[in-house]
Amino acid sequence: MVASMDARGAVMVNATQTRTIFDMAGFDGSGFSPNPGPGQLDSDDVRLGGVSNGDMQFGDTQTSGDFARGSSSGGVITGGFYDFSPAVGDPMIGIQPTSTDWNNSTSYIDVLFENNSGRYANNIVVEGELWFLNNEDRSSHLRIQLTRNVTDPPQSIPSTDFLAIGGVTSPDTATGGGWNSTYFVRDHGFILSEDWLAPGEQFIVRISGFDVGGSGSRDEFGFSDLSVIIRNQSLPEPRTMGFLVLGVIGVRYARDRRRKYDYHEADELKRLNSIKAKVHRCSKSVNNNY
Ligand SMILES: [Ca+2]
Ligand SMILES: [Ca+2]
Ligand SMILES: [Ca+2]
Ligand SMILES: [Ca+2]
Repeated sequence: MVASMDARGAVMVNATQTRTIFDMAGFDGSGFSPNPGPGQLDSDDVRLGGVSNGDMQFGDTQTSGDFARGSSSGGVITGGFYDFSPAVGDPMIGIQPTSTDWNNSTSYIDVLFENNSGRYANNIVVEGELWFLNNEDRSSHLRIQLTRNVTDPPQSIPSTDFLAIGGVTSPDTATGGGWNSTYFVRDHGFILSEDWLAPGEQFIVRISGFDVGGSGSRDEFGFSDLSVIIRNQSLPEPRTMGFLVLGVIGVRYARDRRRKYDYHEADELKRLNSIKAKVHRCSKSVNNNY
């Protein structure tokens, strides 16, 4: 499972302490493919589901129906995934929930990241913007979470494997007006001190949504500017610890060898001196005999 996911790729986080953005440049709501054409996003990086047209896994191709509702500034009726970027000026994956699309706990948009830094990390910062257009009399919640469980299928990941990042709830009574944005950042929460994110390990940022209150049609949603930073905090890396321990053992071994050598050298010197003394006594007695 992990090997095949590696082969398929992910959004590569190439260094610690450096912001990696989930790049949606050029997205116009034309769908998702492992080899994306113009206006599409790479399905090696993102999978979407919980709509009446089905569920995507990483690497799938979905370029029609609910998965490719095109570009709009909002005020749509048909359920599914859009590009609502004309409304916000930034690329954005947008959602119009309906009675059969993306309105309960089966909903997901998963962005897959991989620690390609070659280093261990124990802290993950997640940042971005959630959007809603309150143009209907129902209220929904848009939620963002983190998980290190990258299993397929997406809906098999237990809820206990997710850490909460943030969310936004649209009001029930429609107010008209434009798009509302909520900046979110989870800066200090994900300290994985006992359980390091290893080089090559992947993690998912999940955006999902569900009904809250009100009645009738549903508001429109989206997210943009999603980025992550992985970093090391406080504790030395396990590998470094390993080298440190090996280093200490090595120094001790060399020192002990040196001590043994010194001991033998001193012994040898004593032995040689005692031989010299015997030889001296011998030669004296020989001399005395002549
Ligand atoms: Ca690809
Ligand atoms: Ca649908
Ligand atoms: Ca609508
Ligand atoms: Ca509303």
